[in-house]
Amino acid sequence: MNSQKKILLFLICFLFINIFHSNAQSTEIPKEQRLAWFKDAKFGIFIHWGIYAVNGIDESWSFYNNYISYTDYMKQLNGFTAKNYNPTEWAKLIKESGAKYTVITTKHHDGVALWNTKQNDLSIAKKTPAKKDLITPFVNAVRKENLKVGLYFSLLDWSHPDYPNFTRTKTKYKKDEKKWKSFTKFNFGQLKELTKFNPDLYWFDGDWEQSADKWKAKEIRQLLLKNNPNTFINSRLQGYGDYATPEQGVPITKPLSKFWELCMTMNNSWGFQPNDKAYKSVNQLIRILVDCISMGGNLLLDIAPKPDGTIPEEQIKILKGIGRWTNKHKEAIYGTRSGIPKEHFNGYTALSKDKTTLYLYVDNKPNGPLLIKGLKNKVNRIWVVGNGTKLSHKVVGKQYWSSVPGMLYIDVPEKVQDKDVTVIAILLKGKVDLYREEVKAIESN
Ligand code: FHN
Repeated sequence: MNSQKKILLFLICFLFINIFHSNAQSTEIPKEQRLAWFKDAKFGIFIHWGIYAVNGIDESWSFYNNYISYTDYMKQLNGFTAKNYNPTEWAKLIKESGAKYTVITTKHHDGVALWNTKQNDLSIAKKTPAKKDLITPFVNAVRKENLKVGLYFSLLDWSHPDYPNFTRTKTKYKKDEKKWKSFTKFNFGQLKELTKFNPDLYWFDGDWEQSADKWKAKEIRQLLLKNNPNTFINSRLQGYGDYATPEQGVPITKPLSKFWELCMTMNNSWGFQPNDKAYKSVNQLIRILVDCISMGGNLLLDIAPKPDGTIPEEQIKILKGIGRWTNKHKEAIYGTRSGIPKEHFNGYTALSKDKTTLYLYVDNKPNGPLLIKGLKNKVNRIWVVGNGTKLSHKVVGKQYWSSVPGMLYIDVPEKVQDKDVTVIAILLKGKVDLYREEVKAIESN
């Protein structure tokens, strides 16, 4: 074959491969469809469970940061019993909290798998007194409660001999293509095992240590979506994820991503740390949830089970306390969309999906009637969510000759107020319509 024919054949093959790949991307089910339940869910429970609970120390980081030697960190394997593990009880408690989904660590950066992986021997099933797969019974129990399930997976694995990084001061190797190829095969092997659980979402972590190419992030995404075209991935896959994952800090401004989830600890620790008593109160956590709801996002609140599988009492109380509020205010939580600009109401707001109901979240004791400015809609009726009391309102200061809406005042009697956050629903005539123009000098009366 002469060189011209060879070039022509190469070009035809190159074009075919590219057309195939671009088609592969464009054949994904649209994100809006895949993440529809996630957008409505608003509240999930994160679970950090691992051998780090035995000594009550930082998950993986305690050896990475040289607080403890790796050898001593791994001795915690001997103390992990899961002897009181009751995934059904966990799932029922998660449901009682009002969460609609839950994400559990299947493997943290320490490389200890919570499922019975066949890729290596570093797992709870093979190396601890628990001697069992923890993930299968959890997934089954969660599905039985009609909750969605997500699997957390650390891409990096500081224990694996073929993974280069080890601690903040030591690496296993600088550059070794053979080792990296072996680790990549291991990672894909574990990911293929996780697809068997058919999770509703994958929560990657640790992507910061390598590039998308090194992780083969594109191929990971293709593998997971091929297995379940309706699944989706958090942001931590080096640009190949579906939704943003701000962590610990409540966003100050509304995140740019249409789909986002704040992950946060109840105290300051992801894993069980009995010394960490810095728990946020139920009231503070409800207000954080409301903050996320008002900006159109989710809260993924972490719990940290003990080595025997029991959940700390403080955390059970918090979940139940949040559940009181979520159960009372369902209509103002699930399926809502972000609220109106703060200039119109000095507090958190959200809208119903059809934009005809405006929810006000009042996290304090009003000194007088609530005020909403710049609402062009007429009001159909106003009621207290979870209580049903209808509230009176009046519009003040509307001038017949001016297009500027009057000021809407709503009285909220003390007896209808919730001990944490009171929610007021305003049914509007039509979709919310706000006055956003500059109010000008008077030109006529
Ligand atoms: O390093 C981890 C950390 O241990 C914890 O798992 C959090 C949870 O989002 N993720 C990483 C830090 O961003």
